[in-house]
Amino acid sequence: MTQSAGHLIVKQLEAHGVRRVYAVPGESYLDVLDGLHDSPIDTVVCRHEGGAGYMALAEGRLTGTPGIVMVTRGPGAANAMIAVHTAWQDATALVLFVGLIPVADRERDSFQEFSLAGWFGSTAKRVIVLDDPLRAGEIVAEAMHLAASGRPGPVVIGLPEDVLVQPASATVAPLRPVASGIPSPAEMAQVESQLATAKRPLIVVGGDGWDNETGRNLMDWAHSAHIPVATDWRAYDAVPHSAAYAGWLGYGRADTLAARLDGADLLLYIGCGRSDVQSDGYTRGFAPPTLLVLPDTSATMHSGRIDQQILSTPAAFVAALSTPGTASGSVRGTRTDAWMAALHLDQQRFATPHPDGGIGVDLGMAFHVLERELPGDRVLTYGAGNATIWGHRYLSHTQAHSLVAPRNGAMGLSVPAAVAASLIFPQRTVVAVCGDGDFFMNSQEISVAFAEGSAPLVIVVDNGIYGTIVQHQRAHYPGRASGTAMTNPDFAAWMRSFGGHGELVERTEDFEPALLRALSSKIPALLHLRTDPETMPPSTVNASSNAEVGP
Ligand SMILES: Cc1ncc(C[n+]2csc(CCOP(=O)(O)OP(=O)(O)O)c2C)c(N)n1
Ligand SMILES: [Mg+2]
Repeated sequence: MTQSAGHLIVKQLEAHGVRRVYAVPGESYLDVLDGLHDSPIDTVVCRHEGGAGYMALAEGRLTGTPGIVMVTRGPGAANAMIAVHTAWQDATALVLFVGLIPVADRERDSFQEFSLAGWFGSTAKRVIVLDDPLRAGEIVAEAMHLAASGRPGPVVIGLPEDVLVQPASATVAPLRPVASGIPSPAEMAQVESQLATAKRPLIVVGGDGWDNETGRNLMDWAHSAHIPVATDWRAYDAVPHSAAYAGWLGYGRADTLAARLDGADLLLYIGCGRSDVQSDGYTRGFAPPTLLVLPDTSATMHSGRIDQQILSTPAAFVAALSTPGTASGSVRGTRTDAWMAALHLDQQRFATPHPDGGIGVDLGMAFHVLERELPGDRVLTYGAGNATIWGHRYLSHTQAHSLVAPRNGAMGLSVPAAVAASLIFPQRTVVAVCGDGDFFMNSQEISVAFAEGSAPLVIVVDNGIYGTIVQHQRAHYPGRASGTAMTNPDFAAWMRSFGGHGELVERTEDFEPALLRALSSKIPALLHLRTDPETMPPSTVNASSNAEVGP
């Protein structure tokens, strides 16, 4: 039986195991929407294409199946750009479908015409226009493969509206398996012999593609080999924060860990490279021999020396490591656990808050309560801004797929990512941590939680300013705050207007009971935390636990 290209696209997505598409409708891709009408795929109707794109990004990051977002031509595509950029920089699998003008209207500046390749060509793994309806299935299969293969990322597919209604093939195209890259025994022997002679090795993990088994096995192995493990910025859920965990590198990181990076004599990166964020702007961690485990040859976002590169996903690499407790002696060499233990102790001290002495809610104390009260399988989502730093520092991760945060620092991600996470994991507690600026960039997507019956908790840190930028202004233009003030509404009342649970919290001691009420409400909830605009994130200076094992 023949079917239209638009309908076949939906069937193809079903074959790939896609559970949800995140969409803002447009008349340019009606035939795909019509195909979704009878599909088991849930069409999550969003309010802004940026929000839809961020939700799809969360889907890709939390499930491993590329997130799917559908938008219309010019205006819709423009709104979706932020998610494509985030998926590109963060290396997250995403497929963006964009409805396009009819083929006959091209190059005439017709209504909503734009250049798909011109807009997305520099920030997507591939931009494909479906000009031949007979290739609809094949092109979707290719996009799904490409988005998830090697360094994951976004793929953009343009769908001219007249092509969508033309007959396509009767059956879906074959799926393409994604190669994981299995390291050879010789490569592993080389890695292990370098680790065996290092006195102060440090593993840095990041990127997508981690699962519970991989994270746990790596941490057990590293512990038995006496090697500390740090995470990349906003990749804190790659591994559980157990006894070999050393904290994170990047904005807000501990000075102690930065000093340990300077003192390391071997670096092993798994799933991420040495980026500017992680190396304090290309200034740290460049000297030691460097081993790099990435699933493609390009080493995108890694800077500086590479002594050995292994083409592998984190899962395949960790599976190839010697079993914990058995062969790890050959990797441990004569190294004691002093270096690893010192870094872990540094991290524990760093993650212990102290009262900040400011007015309003003390975020260190509040996040200490959150750490205690949230269940271990919680999912945390963040956007950008200072407000996130308290969460990064005081909230731990024990499971994979428990974090969605923009490694490219894109504001507005927290709410849509939380809405998507609570659809994906309805049994888990999902908490968005956002500044007042970040929150209002995509807060409208909370309406999707009501439409879909999910129940995230949103914590809005209201300091009345774009605080991160104020902090930069204080450093570079003291006394001349400019362009950084905001006027806020009653966010709790705003949440209640949807039928959700909303509370204003103005004192630290009121946070815990408010949190418990919000968690037990089982509906979308918001805690509006009034905080002191003078209080910037806590100092990154903390006393080193053992000066003898590092500089
Ligand atoms: C989409 C986007 N626009 C602008 C910025 C620049 N920026 C980075 S942090 C920040 C301020 C964030 O303010 P808020 O969410 O209130 O958090 P705060 O720093 O006050 O805690 C801005 C404007 C950005 N990173 N992303
Ligand atoms: Mg703010």
